[in-house]
Amino acid sequence: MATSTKYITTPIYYVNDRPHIGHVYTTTICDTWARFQRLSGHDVFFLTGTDEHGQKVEQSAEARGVSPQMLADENSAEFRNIMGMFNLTNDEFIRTTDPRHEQQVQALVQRLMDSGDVYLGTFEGWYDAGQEEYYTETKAREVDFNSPISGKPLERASEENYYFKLSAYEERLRAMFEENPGIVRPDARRNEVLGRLREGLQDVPISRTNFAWGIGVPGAPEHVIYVWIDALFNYITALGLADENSDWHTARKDYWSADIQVIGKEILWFHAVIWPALLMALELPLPSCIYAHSFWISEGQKMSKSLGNFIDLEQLQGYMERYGSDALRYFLCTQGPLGATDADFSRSQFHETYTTDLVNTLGNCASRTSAMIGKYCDGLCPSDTGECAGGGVEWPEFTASQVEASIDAMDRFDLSGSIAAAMGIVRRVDAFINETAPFKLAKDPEAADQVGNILYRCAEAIRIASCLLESTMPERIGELREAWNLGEPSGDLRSECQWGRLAAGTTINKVALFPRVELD
Ligand code: ME8
Repeated sequence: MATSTKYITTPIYYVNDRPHIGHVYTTTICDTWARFQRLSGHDVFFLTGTDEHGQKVEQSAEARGVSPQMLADENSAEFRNIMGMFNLTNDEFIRTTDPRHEQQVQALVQRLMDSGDVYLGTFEGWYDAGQEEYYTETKAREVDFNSPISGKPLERASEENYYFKLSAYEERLRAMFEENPGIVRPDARRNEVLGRLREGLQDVPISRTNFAWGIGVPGAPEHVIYVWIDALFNYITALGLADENSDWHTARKDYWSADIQVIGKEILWFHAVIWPALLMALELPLPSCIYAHSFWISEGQKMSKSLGNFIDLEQLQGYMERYGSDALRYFLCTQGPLGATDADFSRSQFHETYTTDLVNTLGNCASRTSAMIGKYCDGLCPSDTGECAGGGVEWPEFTASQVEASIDAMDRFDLSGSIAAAMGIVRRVDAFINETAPFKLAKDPEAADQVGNILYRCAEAIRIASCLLESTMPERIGELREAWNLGEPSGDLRSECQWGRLAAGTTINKVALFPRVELD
């Protein structure tokens, strides 16, 4: 099977905040995709990390009486801990204070200065100090000259700054959206960008002089490179793209460009417009897809610091302790705000999803099937001799089409669609057991072959579904693999999902994958 490289990124997270569900969510969905592609035999690079410069970090550090670097070290470590805590398999954790990143950012800005895409100019405009962002006159008017994020008034500010010639890329960006509509997804997000693009593009300041915590502009160290430019470049500095003589560069350069860059919808503009324009200016290939998901809200309310209703790491750990880490992953991947609308994180829905899908469907099917194989077939996988009354399912064809649907959906980053296709197989097994009633047939010694045929189909269908679900629930599917002696994943998901790979005579031990949990 031909393997290819795949590159997936999360946003890099600000170190001036504590990690919460949003960060765990984005990283988990990327992890699920990354694992799926690895199981399919691809050579995957999965990047996440922390965004550590900027005025907000400088101010938070000052307020706490520590240096910005100390604050960054401390909080970056908290983000890094998430990876182990939530079973996330990132290949690199980039920090923007890493000298290797800093040097490359300077080299990239130098390149943009050399090509004339970055120049020195004066700017006057409406500044949102909390967001470290300038607003256009139209946008400032729209928000009534108050920050839509913090509610504080925008400030009229003027600065001599280095600018990025964004305006020069307006036509090329429009052409990009026309030629490749899938570059920003979901569609609602692309339309949002296109709407704003119609207002026209102005050059953007990419340096600041009112604080010091950042990377100096080459040759003008009193200017600090705007934190957003510094941050966006992480996606290529992590691959050593601007460090041509490094081992890093040699080993990683071929991962560019990214197959998918996952972000939250609030940082769409930077990723859908400024980022591609920067890449165009650097003459680098564009990513295939920028995927902007929506937000988790909590029990029907927007999460905010003032309401104190952020679902924090402690709460998420509570769910993991009660339901298991795979249950949390399953919930995030199937019920999350992957599309254009926000999703509610509610305790009752978590419980309901766990009980319906994992306990009553997947867990129950696997445990019934293995228990019956234990009872009627001495714990050995029966062979399929063909005869099987009832059920009316063409299993090889049915599973093959579900497998294609699941792989196809995952390739499009439709995680819940991919999981639904796999769970469709399990649901069919459930119905098949009820329709064919092997537990009744087993009372008739003449029907032993039939019972074996039914149970082979159940076990084989569950095995196939489990291959597709493994990237979402690696721990429990790993347990199933072990109990049913399925071996390690082969790295060729499609052929592993072919009907009939489960060998007769394989020892099938009983499994209890998802214990029932009482709602407290
Ligand atoms: O924006 N629901 O970092 P950040 C779902 N450093 N996801 C959420 C969420 C919610 N309620 N809240 C946050 C930054 N997120 C910049 C990015 S990238 C070059 C620089 C997730 O720490 C979502 O992925 O504020 C969002 O984009 C990200 O956290 C913002 O993290």
